[in-house]
Amino acid sequence: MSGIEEAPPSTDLITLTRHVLGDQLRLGSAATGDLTLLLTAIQVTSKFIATNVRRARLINLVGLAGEQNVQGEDQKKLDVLSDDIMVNALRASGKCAVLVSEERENAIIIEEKNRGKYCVVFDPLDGSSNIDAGVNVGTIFGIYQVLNDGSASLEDVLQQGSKMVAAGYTMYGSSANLILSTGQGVNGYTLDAALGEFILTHPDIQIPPRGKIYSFNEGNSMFFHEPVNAYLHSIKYPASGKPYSARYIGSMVADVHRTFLYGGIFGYPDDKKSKSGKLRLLYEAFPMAFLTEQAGGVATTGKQRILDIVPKNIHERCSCFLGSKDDVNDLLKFYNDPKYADKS
Ligand code: AHM
Ligand code: MG
Repeated sequence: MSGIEEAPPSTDLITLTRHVLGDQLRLGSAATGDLTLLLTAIQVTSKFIATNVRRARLINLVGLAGEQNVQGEDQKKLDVLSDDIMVNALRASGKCAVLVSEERENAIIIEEKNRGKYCVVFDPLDGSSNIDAGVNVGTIFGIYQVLNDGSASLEDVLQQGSKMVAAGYTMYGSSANLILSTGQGVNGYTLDAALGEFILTHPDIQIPPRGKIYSFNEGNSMFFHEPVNAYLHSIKYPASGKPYSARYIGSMVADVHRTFLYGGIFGYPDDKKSKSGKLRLLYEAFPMAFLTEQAGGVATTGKQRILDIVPKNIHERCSCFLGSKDDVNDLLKFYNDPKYADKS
């Protein structure tokens, strides 16, 4: 006997479906269950992609993407494979009208017989350039409702980010973690591989109001605008003598996930070289901004709230800062300082 009493395993697991269904039931007759079914389809795609991400490391030992496997079938790159998985599942769900994927130039308008009332914008495998190094990657998604019942057009996915009805991401790491908001806070679920279910493990995620970490690709600082460099200088050489720590994985899902749990600021600014920044508005910045605000943080371009932007095209980019409210507000002081007016 070790003398340490182990807690008995829980026999009352809260699965993602049970949890979302609970939220929908609380909404009463306003909820039709369609969103729950759509989220069920998305969960399945995350499980499928998680399996492939895990296997990819082995597959890469025997053949690079683009080559043929022993059966003579083409081996698809993981991001293309993940895109196929998502488009097939979302189309088959019968709940979608328009799909936008980072991997496809044009939006997909779902044929009338399979059409539902939701639009899903997604990056099927963000950070995939990191995959060969075993670094965490993820799927990011945002969900809109169509503007008019039965409609399915580009306008339906060119709505302000604040019009999203749900957003989330799944991070594929040592385990798969799905972080989701349906507009009533943010919850995190971990895939129990044995059960094949996402289990609620991080209820009501709140970003700490202030952190001690900044997460920027500072290698680009020679191109950064002055407010950004001045802010970075202020947290590296503070009067308190306690500088912030730098953490940058280069995989948005992983950098944002850490920011949600530990606090601090994540930034991918526009700069003198990349006039609109790098991150995509619809399926990277919007979903992450939606989650950030739902978790009590702030998400801004430096000049405006990200969720207020009205997209003009589906693949447009934007400057992006998000995280702990006090940290992001500190950055905004530099943007709002007249000293830096017209230097951003
Ligand atoms: P991707 O969509 O081509 O994967 O690019 C997006 C990724 C983000 O995950 C990450 O935040 C960023 O690119 C990193 O960019 P950089 O390598 O320039 O720091
Ligand atoms: Mg991406």
